[in-house]
Amino acid sequence: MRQFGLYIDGRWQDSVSGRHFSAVNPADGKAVAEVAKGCAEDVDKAVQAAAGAARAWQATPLRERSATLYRMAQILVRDVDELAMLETLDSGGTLYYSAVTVKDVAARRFEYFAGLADKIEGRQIPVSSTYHTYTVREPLGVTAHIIPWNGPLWEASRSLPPALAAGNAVILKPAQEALLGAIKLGEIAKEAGLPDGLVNVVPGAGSEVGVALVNHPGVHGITFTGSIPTGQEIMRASAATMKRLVLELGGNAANIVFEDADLDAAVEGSIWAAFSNSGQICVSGPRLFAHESIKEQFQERFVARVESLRVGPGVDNAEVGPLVSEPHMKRVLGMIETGKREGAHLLTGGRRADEAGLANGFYVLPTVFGDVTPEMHVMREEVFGPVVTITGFASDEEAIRMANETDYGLANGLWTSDLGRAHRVAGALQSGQVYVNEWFCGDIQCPAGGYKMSGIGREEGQQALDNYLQLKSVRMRIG
Ligand code: TAP
Repeated sequence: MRQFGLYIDGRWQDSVSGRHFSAVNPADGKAVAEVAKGCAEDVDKAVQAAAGAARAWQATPLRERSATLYRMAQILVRDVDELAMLETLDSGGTLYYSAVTVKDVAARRFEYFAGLADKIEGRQIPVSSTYHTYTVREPLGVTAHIIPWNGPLWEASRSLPPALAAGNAVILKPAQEALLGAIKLGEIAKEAGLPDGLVNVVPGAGSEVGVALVNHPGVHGITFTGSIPTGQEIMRASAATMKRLVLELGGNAANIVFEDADLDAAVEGSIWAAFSNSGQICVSGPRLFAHESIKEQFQERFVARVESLRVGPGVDNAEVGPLVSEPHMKRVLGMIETGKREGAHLLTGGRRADEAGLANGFYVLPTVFGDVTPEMHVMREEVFGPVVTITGFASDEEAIRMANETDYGLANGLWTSDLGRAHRVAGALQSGQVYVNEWFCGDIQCPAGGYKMSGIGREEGQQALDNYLQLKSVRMRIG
């Protein structure tokens, strides 16, 4: 049982409220850590500390800014075992996946933006011989980063590196459901040599800490990852102080298997797309569409592979771990029941796992529904669990139409051996990311974000720096 405080101004401290909450291991329902529960007064302290640190950081030579962020990447790699265990303990993901998150995702992102920190340049704009006009890209000041529970370090490391590289101070508000993987980022920043107060971590309820960050006049930008309703609430509330917003919201990706696809790769890739992190990934592929000429064959092989998946605790590196919490498990089971009621044909799974050793954990068996039609809730809504629907299609046009028949637009994917079709369909799909003959592929260089209700703005890639910069043009008379 570990204890964690809030990390504000370069040190661990208790919340002004004196309250705490438990981080629970979803594999057995037992508490693994006690965490201080932040409140609005703590947010105020964090904003004061961040404002001072931002000034010091902006005065730091860029070469040094870059080197310090690079040291954060090195510390993450050095501490991979501890951080991967923390990431797994309260989120339930496999240790293997958590180690990849630490080394290949989080450390890589700090390394990438460390490399960009000394390349933030303006332009000289010719107007006439009597004017010297140029642009300067300046940081916003203090940015808040409100993240969900599905992979705390994965989520935190998405927006902190570009915000810091751009010269801002940050306040991270992780989700109470799962946060341990990200809780040490402030301490790591201090060890790397970042000024005290530059990276603050304030756990606590969204209704208190999250709301206080969104309303605080000293916070200049909000990067939010989470559900659409919360994103809408944040958008409304932040209008009062006119904050810069980046919203990364839900998804419900279509995964289209054409008749000319390599079926072995499509089956394996679709398993990876649907059941990684038990389907609790915004860019998972839960809506499977298979061409009617191969649907039966594909479905049979897919279901057989699903039934071979090992369900168990993340620390044992099982292939499908528990869902993050009991309420979320109940929500997913409720959506499965709705699917059954609406006439979707249950092909496998469809219940809580009650096998020996799993009964106290929040496990749902990998579930596949066949004969699903687009109006059914289990297909229309984001389940965010290990649940896949399979639907046949007769033509490319029909597959594209059904794939786009959703308010979400975060990611989609397709499997084909026809290059022309791959480009045509990728062009027609309405989403921020399209995977072809692979899933989750790409690296930090590739922008990610949503079309339609899936969000506003793009994270990752070089342009992510612009989320945390404002442009000034200086117009000078010289003659
Ligand atoms: P939410 O309920 O929206 O919570 C996300 C975060 O917002 C949590 O830290 C939460 O705090 C906080 N929060 C809640 N109400 C708030 C408010 N009024 N003001 C400010 N902050 C508030 O989402 P969730 O259910 O945890 O996460 C699942 C959703 O995230 C899914 O829809 C999933 O698709 C989406 N997601 C999207 C992406 C990308 S990249 N697009 C990535 C991962 C997940 P507490 O929960 O601690 O109270």
